Amino acid sequence: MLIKRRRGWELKESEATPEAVFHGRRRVVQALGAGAILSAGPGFAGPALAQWADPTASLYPAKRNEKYTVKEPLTPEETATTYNNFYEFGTSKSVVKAAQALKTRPWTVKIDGMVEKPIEVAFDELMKAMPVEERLYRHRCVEAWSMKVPWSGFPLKALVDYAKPLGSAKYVEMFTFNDPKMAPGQNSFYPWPYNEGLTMAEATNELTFISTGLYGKPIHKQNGAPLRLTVPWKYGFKSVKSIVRFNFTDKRPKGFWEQLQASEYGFWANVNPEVSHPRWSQAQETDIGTQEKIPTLLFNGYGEYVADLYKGLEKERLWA
Ligand SMILES: Nc1nc2c(c(=O)[nH]1)N[C@H]1C(S)=C(S)[C@@H](COP(=O)(O)O)O[C@H]1N2
Ligand SMILES: [Mo]
Repeated sequence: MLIKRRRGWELKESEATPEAVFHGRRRVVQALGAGAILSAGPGFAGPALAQWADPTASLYPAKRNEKYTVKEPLTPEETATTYNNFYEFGTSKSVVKAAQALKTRPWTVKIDGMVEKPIEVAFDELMKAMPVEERLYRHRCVEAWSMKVPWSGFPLKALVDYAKPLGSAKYVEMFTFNDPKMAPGQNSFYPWPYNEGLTMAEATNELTFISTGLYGKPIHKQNGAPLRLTVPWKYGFKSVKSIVRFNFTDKRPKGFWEQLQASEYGFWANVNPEVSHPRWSQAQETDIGTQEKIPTLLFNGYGEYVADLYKGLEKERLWA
């Protein structure tokens, strides 16, 4: 029998995250959570024990902030969560399976460097202090592919306020975990752990987001669970995944890719269709959902929010 199946990208935005489905799912997750606690008592050895309930599950789906939206249909979840860059788990785009080895609890976040008081906080505790919302953003990889997805999380500014940096802090540097046993990719010669940095002005820009959720649920491991940076006007490599440390500093951080290949990847890495990568054009990008080639936009279309950040910095290598 031939079934006319609508393709994912033909979904309207409103259908892509149907509230009813999410609320239904949330109840299921909560029920499982309660069951897991009850069934953890002595003598119980049923299959329910295998079910792990994410402690933050009830935060999702978060209320969507309609200010941050995209006109085009969203990338299907299936695509955005199976085509990834996560070198800790391999250099191909197919890291979903390998990335399931990522252990996301306990997960401690360290905040240190130029702050009033360095702290270490459990991720689940941090989440109680952060305002969670959903935003639709475009994401543009330096490799000339892109997607449009519903992230959930909080503005990085909320974490900066929580961290109380000193006036002398000029940058915030973020680091991924370092665990070569868990993440086989970290046995390579690359400069692990993966790190990236932003100026304080960039870090506190309203667009700069820490994503803890994706498609109305806790973020998938392969997309950088339990928390990853999302800076939509920069090439994707700036958006460091699975963060364990925020370090406030007065020295400009050298990111993972800049350490590896400074001639191709720099600190600013703002999206610009007119400035080619040394090995390819950045004028167009392939939408990984539709496979269409679409024109790339200056600042990935976010110039109204961020162009002012770069006034007076024209002599810097702002674009790669
Ligand atoms: N720790 C870590 N963070 C990372 C990467 C990585 O390999 N390791 N890849 C970066 C690159 S190049 C991109 S395009 C995005 C991809 O995010 P996605 O898989 O959620 O689309 O993550 C970025 N963050
Ligand atoms: Mo990327």
